[in-house]
Amino acid sequence: MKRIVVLVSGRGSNMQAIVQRCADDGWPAAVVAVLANRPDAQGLEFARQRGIATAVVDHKLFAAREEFDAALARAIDGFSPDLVVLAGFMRILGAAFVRHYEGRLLNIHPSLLPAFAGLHTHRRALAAGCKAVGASVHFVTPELDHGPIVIQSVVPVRPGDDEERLAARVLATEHIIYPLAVRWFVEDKLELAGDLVRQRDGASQVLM
Ligand code: NHR
Ligand code: GAR
Repeated sequence: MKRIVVLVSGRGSNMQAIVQRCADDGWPAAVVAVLANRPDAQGLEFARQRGIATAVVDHKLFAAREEFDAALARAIDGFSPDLVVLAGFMRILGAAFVRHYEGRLLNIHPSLLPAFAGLHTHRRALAAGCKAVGASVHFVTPELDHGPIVIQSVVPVRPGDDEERLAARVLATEHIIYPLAVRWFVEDKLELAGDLVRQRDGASQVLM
């Protein structure tokens, strides 16, 4: 049984999708804890209702980023995870933290990386006149949103789209590709070779 720890900052809908697929589809894994950097993260309530352990490491209580990172890592390691999943987690993590979880730390970013790393991706994609956008699941490396890509979804931009409508269309695909990526990880179907990720069965790594 692989042990998964999920980090959230807010709503936690990606976390919920992973918890649900894991339970419903009988993965050789369990989400053993949901951690947040904000005490008011709504995702925590869902976890509590499901009987999943929760913890808060409030970044506002730390003077330096490295101190927050260290406290977060201590909290995570208390659950002995095989995989750590960032699901709408909104704090940039330092190199020491990232290296500690190298090869077992995943993130979902709401853009077709390497385009639009960082924040406000949908707004920037609309401003750039993009006709297609999407989401990317990637292994986390010290450089923000630049790690090896596991799977991407491609979503059309439609006339009249605003940030909210586009975000909702992309989010619906996140709820498909993130559980799939986590499933591949816990079933040992992912092979990391330098900057590239191969799915061992040759399954499609793009959702169109
Ligand atoms: N850390 C590293 N080292 N590498 C990545 O790829 C990371 C990461 C931490 C978080 C998620 C993320 C995203 O997918 C993520 C990927 C927050 C910010 C940010 O600027 C940027 C990217 C991501 C998450 N955060 C502000 C900060 O100062 C705070 C913003 C806020 O609190 O609302 O940390 O895009
Ligand atoms: C998702 O769209 C996720 O891709 C994005 O925030 C949303 C979180 O939703 N992540 C980032 O923007 C990271 N910078 P959720 O809390 O309902 O999963």
